[in-house]
Amino acid sequence: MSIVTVQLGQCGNQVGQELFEVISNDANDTQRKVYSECSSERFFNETANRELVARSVLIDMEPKVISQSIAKTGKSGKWRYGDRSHFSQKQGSGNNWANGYCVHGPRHEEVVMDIVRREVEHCDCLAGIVAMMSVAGGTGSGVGTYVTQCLRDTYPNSFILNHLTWPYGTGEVIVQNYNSVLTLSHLYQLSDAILVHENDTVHKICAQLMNIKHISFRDVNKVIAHQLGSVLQPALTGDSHGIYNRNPIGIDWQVRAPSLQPEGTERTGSHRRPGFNTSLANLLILRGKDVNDAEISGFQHPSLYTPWLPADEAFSMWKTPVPFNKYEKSAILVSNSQTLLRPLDNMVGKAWNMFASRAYIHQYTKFGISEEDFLDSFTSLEQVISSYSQL
Ligand SMILES: Nc1nc2c(ncn2[C@@H]2O[C@H](COP(=O)(O)OP(=O)(O)OP(=O)(O)O)[C@@H](O)[C@H]2O)c(=O)[nH]1
Ligand SMILES: [Mg+2]
Repeated sequence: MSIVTVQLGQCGNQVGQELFEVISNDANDTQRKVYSECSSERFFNETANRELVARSVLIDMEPKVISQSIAKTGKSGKWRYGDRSHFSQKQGSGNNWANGYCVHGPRHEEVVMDIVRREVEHCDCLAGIVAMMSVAGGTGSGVGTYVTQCLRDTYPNSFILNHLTWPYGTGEVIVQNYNSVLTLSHLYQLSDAILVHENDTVHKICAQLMNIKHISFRDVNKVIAHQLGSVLQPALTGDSHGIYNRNPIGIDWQVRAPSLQPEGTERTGSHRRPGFNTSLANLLILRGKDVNDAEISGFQHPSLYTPWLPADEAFSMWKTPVPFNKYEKSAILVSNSQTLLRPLDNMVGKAWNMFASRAYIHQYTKFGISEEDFLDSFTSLEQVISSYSQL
């Protein structure tokens, strides 16, 4: 089973490149033949002369980041991007979602989807597509949303996962909250799973846990790539009988949206503390030594979960004795919970305040995004916020 990755914009391309770097290092262990082969098949296409070519498509509206990525991977000698797997233009989307979504996306749809199709055709069996981007800029967010929509139309039965980088709260881009609101509201309808990394949180990991003094995007991206790699690399599911999971990204969420709460279910909530981070579903992935003896009951406690879903349905675990990237033991939790509620609420609040005074709206309407479109996006995210608040 293979995954095709689509890297979009500066952030998507830089994080994507680190991801392939991490995976190629991790899989490069001849002692672990089955694991390595499974990982290689998942992420790389092996050429006749045994070169590993990433199953990835690189898209940006400006050329710099993509050419840097290609140059860097060429030097590593371990793997490379495909010769015809990238597409760039001369000028970016200027941090404008509407420019990406309404102009660049449709204009380049044919060539971009052609590159994706070629990559898909290289796979014996497609497990799904991972689209990677930031939500705050113009290309990753706008073109990325448009491309996700095209992927949904072209591959209706394939699993589509969006990996999103959430902007710093302080923000480098004045309209980042508009771009984020538009991206999230659209992807919520299109995507099978959305995995989010917050720049602020990862930055804190670099500063406090890793003691890095001058933190660069490269440092942040390495942490993101490690976490993402440890989610996507082969692991054994509960019922797999020793065979690596065939569908690595088809994470079997029992419920995708909290709005699926059965009608008439009362919220008892008596066993939960106020302000507690309630989860809808959690996936724990353990790798390395002693995985079978790990004490995991803390993750299964019913008080962590919403009362209308049995805890054994809300919790899943994957594991493998193969260590990840030379860590003796590692654990990663993929959590569908209230964690993102506060950042989302902040983001929507800030965007709404700007919208109330119609600040910068003309920058969007001139490309074809109307005030109605904004209102629809606000409504849809308010619904998400309200549903998650009530978990
Ligand atoms: N973690 C991380 N965040 C990044 C990186 N590059 C940019 N960002 C974040 O992404 C947002 C800006 O989006 P970009 O990806 O630069 O924009 P783009 O998709 O290239 O769009 P345009 O340049 O407007 O065409 C900001 O929130 C940045 O903090 C990166 O390499 N790593
Ligand atoms: Mg850019």
